Amino acid sequence: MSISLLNSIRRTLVVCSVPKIMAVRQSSDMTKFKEALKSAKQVVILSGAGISAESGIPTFRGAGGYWRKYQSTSLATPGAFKSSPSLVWEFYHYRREVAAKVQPNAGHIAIAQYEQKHGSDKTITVITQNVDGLHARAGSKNLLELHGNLYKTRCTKCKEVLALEGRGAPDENVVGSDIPEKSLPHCKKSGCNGLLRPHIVWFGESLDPYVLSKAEEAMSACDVCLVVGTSSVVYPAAMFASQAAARGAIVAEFNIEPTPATHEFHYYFEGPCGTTLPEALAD
Ligand code: BJW
Ligand code: ZN
Repeated sequence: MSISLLNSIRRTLVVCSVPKIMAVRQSSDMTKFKEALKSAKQVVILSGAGISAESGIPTFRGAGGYWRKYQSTSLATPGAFKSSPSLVWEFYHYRREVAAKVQPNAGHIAIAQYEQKHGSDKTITVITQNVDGLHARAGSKNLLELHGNLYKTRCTKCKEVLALEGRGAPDENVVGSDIPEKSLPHCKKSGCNGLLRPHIVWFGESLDPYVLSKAEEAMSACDVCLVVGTSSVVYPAAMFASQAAARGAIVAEFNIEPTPATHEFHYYFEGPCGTTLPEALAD
């Protein structure tokens, strides 16, 4: 899908879903933002792949978004799993190995510490599109993982994930995958033996209704929202912060570059969020 088509869908969606987009005068005044944060009672931090970039996990869009010769987003679809479950399992096996080896960075830690410090007098919710588990490892508690988790499988009664030892290396000369389907992880539930899949929300699939409703609840109640390291192009998460800004919540974006949504927000803090977030969330 072209960027212009995407932007036009996005504009249509926002126009349809909120009565009017308020013109906001944008600021990068950190002192002023911190004052607003201080008086907020309900705070949401909405994160995307950019927050994990400084831990060494590639983002989806941009140079790092490839595994072997495949664009990562092309493997994150039910169609890809249907046509080659082994290829998709290898891809996620590689992703798990990468995520397990890295550590939460200053951005994840600043968010977790902010919740520990202010969670008794504010409602602080972290809504992440990431599946890498780094927010939880940093200590975030009130956490909603919108797109699932790398370390869970779909068969909910049996969480066991069998290791695919030695598979998943990002060798660009390797095409396809040849693990027989019977060797892929299967459900251990008596009488089931169904093929397991990563517990991830792929394109065209619905988000978990409970997680989505909790996220919508937090978004519609927040006074302040921090949008961190997301390109704001994947729905429904892409409209959360725009809707909050349109109803009057204060929204601050933290990114290394502007996104299609930047102009809708009150604050824009340019730079790596491992640097900007600790400053924004410190007392
Ligand atoms: C830094 C940084 C640093 C870098 N510091 N910043 C309405 C209109 C049009 C289409 C749709 C629509 N509603 C639904 C759709 C279809 C689709 C969609 O949105 N498509 C768009 C591409 C248009 N959405 C869905 O299918 C969703 N399902 C759904 O809505 O069901 C109902 C429905 C279906 C179909 C039609 C209508 C309704 C499901 C979406 C699932 C997304 N899944 C993925 C894969 C997860 C699996 C995996 O991890 O393998 O989730 S896609 C991928 O994108 C992943 C991410 O979570 C997601 C968002 O990406 P994110 O996090 O923003 O990353 P990047 O790489 O895009 O951006 C990184 C940012 O960081 C950049 O801005 C950098 O600048 C920045 N950055 N370093 C600060 N140090
Ligand atoms: Zn089963």
